[in-house]
Amino acid sequence: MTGVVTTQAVRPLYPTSGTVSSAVDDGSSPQITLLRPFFYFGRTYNSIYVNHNGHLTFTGPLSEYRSQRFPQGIRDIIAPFWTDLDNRGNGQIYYNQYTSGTVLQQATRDINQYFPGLNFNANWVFVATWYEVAYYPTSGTRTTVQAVLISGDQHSFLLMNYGIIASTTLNIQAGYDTIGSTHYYVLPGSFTSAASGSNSNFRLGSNVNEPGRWAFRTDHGSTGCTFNGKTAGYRGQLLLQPLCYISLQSCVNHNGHLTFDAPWSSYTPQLFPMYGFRDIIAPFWTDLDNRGNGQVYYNQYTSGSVLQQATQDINQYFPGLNFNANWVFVATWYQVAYYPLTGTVNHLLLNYAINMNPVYSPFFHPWIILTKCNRRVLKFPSQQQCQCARSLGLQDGPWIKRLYFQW
Ligand SMILES: [Ca+2]
Repeated sequence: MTGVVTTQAVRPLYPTSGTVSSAVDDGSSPQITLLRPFFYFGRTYNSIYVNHNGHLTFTGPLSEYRSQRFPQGIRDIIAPFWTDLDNRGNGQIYYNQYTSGTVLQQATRDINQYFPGLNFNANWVFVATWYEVAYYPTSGTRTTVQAVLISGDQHSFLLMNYGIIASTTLNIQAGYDTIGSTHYYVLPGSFTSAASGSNSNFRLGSNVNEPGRWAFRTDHGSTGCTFNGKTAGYRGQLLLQPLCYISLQSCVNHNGHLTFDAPWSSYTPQLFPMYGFRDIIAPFWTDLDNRGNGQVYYNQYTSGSVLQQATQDINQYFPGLNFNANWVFVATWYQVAYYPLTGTVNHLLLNYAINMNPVYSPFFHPWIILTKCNRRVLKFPSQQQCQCARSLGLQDGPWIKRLYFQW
């Protein structure tokens, strides 16, 4: 059965139309084959299930009506409104996917507004809408929530859109979670009285300054390396365009360098010193080409084992400072070829650790560790990365250049 509620977007909702799922309490759609693959934090899915209790799953249907707190870590799940819903009396659950038309234009516009600098072009949009669905058991209440999955250019995004949310005392979890909870998000208000009713924070709040809309990028992932069963090494965001951190003013450029004021496409290396031309950190400035093989990753950390590693390293190399890293930025030009598409493999790691903690340091103490290696050189800065590299069939090499700077 198919149906249409709206063909035009009624902000913050996308159009509500498409296939209508069965009127079954705790039911699910059949397996839905996706017309484009959806990248979800390191995994790629070609099918999805729309579950009637307010969540989406990828590898099988899920009938669970008791909402679970994230991080749960046992499955990849997108849950705009996980609670005990019941679509037998009133309400329909719609799903639809688009590969052309105004919905793609809308998605392209929205994503470029929320994530500027990516030059994003949507080529696929999936919309699931729980439309005016009641709480269990056939309460007659009407709640509308929506999940929108968007793909294009190797990027993927998730929108959660909220219409009217009826009041309830049921527990509600809104957000997303992943296997192992490598990535998860809990919408503020989940499992509180602020989840539902006319003052629902899902409906009134936003992370993109548009009430009722929550937007997330979901293509952050890993290359599949694992260490002790955990993802290690090159986990980060896949860069297809140079990207600048607005707050940090740091740009990861594809030709092996970082700049701070603006992205820079220069593929012709210049001799240092450049006498004030610009601030640049260049672990391997040459004409690289990541179209054929190789990826450029960046990631930043404010907690966890990477900070411990940076703290250990810096205290070893610069003893006596009592250094405590509270921020680490890692840019990796991973197995990137020389231009044009040569199939050569270069390993470059740039670790950039900064201590901005005034408790431990009255002054700003940034450090940089620069690690450069080619395919024969694998003294990676961490055992994890070393193990990860070995798992890729690479071997330790005889030389390494690690350069340490303080400024
Ligand atoms: Ca139910």
